[in-house]
Amino acid sequence: MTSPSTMVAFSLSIVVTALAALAQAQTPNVSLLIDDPYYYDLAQSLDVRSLLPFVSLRKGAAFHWGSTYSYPAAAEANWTSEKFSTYWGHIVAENDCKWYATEPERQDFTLSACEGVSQYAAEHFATFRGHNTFWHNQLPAWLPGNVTASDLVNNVIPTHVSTVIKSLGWNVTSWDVTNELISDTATYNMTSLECVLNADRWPTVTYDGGSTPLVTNLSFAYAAWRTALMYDPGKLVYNDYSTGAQDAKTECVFQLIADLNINASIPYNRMGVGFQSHVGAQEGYYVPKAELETTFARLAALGVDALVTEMDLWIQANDTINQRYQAAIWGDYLDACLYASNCFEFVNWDNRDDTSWITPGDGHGVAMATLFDMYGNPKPVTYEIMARFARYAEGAAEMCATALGTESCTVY
Ligand code: 9MR
Repeated sequence: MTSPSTMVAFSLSIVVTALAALAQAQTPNVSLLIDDPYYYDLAQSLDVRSLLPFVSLRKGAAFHWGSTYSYPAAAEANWTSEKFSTYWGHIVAENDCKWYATEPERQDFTLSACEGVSQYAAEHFATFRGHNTFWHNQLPAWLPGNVTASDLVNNVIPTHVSTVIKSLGWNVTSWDVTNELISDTATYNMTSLECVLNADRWPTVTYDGGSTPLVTNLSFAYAAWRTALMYDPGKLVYNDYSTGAQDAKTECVFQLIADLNINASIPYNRMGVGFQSHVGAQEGYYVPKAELETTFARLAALGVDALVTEMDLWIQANDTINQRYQAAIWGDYLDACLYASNCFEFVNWDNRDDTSWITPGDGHGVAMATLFDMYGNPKPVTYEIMARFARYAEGAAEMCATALGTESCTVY
């Protein structure tokens, strides 16, 4: 006779199997460019760098395709060097240009690591972008500290922003001037100030989540942007996550750039909006291509650039259907940028799964969120990216959004 505990275990296994099937059902079958033998063969070299001049030619301006680097040397130095010579041509410092790294003591700057990343880029004939001059996170120990609001706005921020930007000089495509100011629980019709105050982050509170306001207006952001405008020859970027769709947080981004334009006199044609794009291969966890394109076009109408600044894309399970879904979504993000008139930078965050900030068990499916696996080997997405670049460089018309699945979008 079957014991009650065996019955419970059996029922549970049915539920688990049903749930797994349901999760799988949400992962559509997709059609990819690498299903076409021509693009499959072409993509095998993974030599995106050889295509970038042709991509730029079609765009009418240099197109920057890159990833992160940390100074002095990556654990896999040879692998990394090879990838920045053949696959990526653009570099951002993952942490080395942040405030804690560049000004560990007030007015005592240590720029060697940040400059080291820029130097590494130059050695690989790669371009460099700056991340970041103002963020509430990864601050040096002396901040928030005892600085007053007026000291912060009139001295601390201008000194920090100008020193870091000047040290990197002219060879920078863009700087993230302010990072992640806007609240995750923003609602439509909030003013830019409300969008920022609602985030409860320093310096509008003394500490993150604290209750004592240090500054009660956007003077700190204006200080960062006005300073950056004076010293940065490239684009000045507002960078944030969970943005790009038609939603309240993205609406806040538009409110904020309008505010910076009016009140800090930042010309729109000097501005960019960075869409970090830490996303997941599951409906609702990434922005569909059509929505991204609507947002990019709205920025283009203002004269503002759109940038994809920190893309990674976790998957729900490590199987073929999920790996192909990852390739389809990443390909759509790339196409959204390539076919937009105002998108010239596309940067991935972390080079391979073993060095990604997204790890298994941290609530992001099975992670595996970067373009190379934990051994540095390519995945379907790695080849699909190469194929998308090749297709764009050939002058082909934009194709449908592959993430929609084969019922709506078949490319081959
Ligand atoms: O990848 C960065 C990781 O090494 C740091 O520990 C972390 C600290 O918060 O920051 C990570 O990078 C973040 C970036 O600077 C801003 N957007 C979110 C990124 C991922 O957390």
